[in-house]
Amino acid sequence: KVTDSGVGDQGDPARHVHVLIVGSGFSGLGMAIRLSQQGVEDYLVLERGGDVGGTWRDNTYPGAACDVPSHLYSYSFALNPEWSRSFSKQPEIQGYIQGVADKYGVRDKHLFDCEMTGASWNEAQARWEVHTSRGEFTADILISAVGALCEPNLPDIKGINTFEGEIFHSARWDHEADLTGKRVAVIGTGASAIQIVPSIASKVEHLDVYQRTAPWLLPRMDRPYTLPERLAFKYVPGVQKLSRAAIYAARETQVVGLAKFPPAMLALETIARAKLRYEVRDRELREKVTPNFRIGCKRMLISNEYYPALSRENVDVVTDGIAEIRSGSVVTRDGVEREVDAIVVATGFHVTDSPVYETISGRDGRTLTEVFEEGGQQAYKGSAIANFPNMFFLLGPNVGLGHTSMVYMIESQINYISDAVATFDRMGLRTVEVRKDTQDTFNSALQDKLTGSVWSTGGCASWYMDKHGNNTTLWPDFTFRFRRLLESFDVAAYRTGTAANSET
Ligand code: N01
Repeated sequence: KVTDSGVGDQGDPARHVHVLIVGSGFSGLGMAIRLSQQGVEDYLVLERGGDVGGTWRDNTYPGAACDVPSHLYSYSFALNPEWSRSFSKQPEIQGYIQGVADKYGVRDKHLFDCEMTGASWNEAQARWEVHTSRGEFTADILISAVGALCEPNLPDIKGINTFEGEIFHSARWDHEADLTGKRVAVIGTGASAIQIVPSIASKVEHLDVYQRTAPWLLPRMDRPYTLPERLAFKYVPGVQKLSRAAIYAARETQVVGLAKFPPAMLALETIARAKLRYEVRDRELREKVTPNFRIGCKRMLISNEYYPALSRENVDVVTDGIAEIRSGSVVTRDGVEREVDAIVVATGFHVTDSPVYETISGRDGRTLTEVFEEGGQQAYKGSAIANFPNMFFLLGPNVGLGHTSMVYMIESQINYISDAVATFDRMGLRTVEVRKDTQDTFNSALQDKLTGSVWSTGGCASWYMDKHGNNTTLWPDFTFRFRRLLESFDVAAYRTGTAANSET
């Protein structure tokens, strides 16, 4: 049992565990539960926050909600008949995650408020040395579950640090700041901003929305579940599973068609344009918010409230780039200065350039950042990277999705990595490291699939792409193929070493 008293505190000798998981969002928590279920006792979860939940704990901005239907956005082993609506809001999702942690009794395997500050592979001892805000740890196996949408990407705008009003990132919402009756600027028009804008537009005095690229918007089919539906989910066997299967199938058909099949994209664009025409009556505003790239190139957004909010008298969409932020205003490149009391920075996250990568160094001492700089961001099955033995990644490169539930991908990886841990123990391994040539072959097939997809040819710049021009974020195929690929741990794809130190 992990207690908070002194475990791993500064000054203590390094504490050794068999498996160390870093992060307790959907992926790290699910991993912990699976390890417990398969009888691995010697594991620990380090979590930099004070609770489980990851991005759902951190993103508490007004209007925060999920774009994926609730019944699919749940663990398959912990279905939730209590979902109150088809697309859940943040408090309900966070409550669900907390409830799962309690139900499966894994909280006492967590060390909260413990931030990993670095990790390095010790070749002689065949273990990871992990440095944290609460002391040193060593582990035979390290599992990164830090998530892709966790490090706020703060824009490098001249003078941003001189702003004297309230300013905060969407994922670090300052609930002490009361925006009522204030002049507010929102920078960004991504998934976060389009939820924030309608939630605050009616209470602020004036709102300027700084738009760099107009997003595509589709209708949001959100509604509260009726009582009979909720009773059916709860009491009629199979209804929830059926509902999940139906949503899964409907979403799954979108992916490949949409990515490479222009007629499907044009059909969707027609729906989005009709929505735009219907919801934005003002011609000038409509022109401003009409996207200039192919739908699907960036993440498609869903909202029924965003356009009406932009159409309000007290809301302006500003399309001139920001030149400077001063103590009480935002100045655009055309020289116009707009006074504001508060700025919401909804500019997204470091996805392909996470600062965490700079702190993890592998077999030859190079960091993940350095390895990615050279060869691009890639992994084997999104889960293992050559030069980083005994390390596995949840939500690693090319595991992301834009159309369906990430929980499905996470559970596929949990199957694979938990089997890797079981194989490691069963075979008495000391080291396990994916073969570089296997990783390369996997990635060239993956990038072949991505060639010609809307993500690279759709005429937009997005965080799906790395600086080498490769899409290192999205899984380009059906998700059931990912599930099948990660069904069991394929040890033959790995170089393994045993206690006798013979590597094969
Ligand atoms: O971030 P984003 P997000 N000056 O990166 C703009 C998930 N999510 O937090 O498009 C001015 O998408 C940037 O402009 P441009 C989901 O996976 C899910 O909104 O790059 N503007 C863009 O408009 C999502 O994709 C849910 O030209 C700047 C915006 O900021 C991911 O999180 C809800 C700028 C950033 O958009 C991230 O979404 C919320 C600058 N210097 C989030 N830098 C749901 O499930 C960036 N921008 C509902």
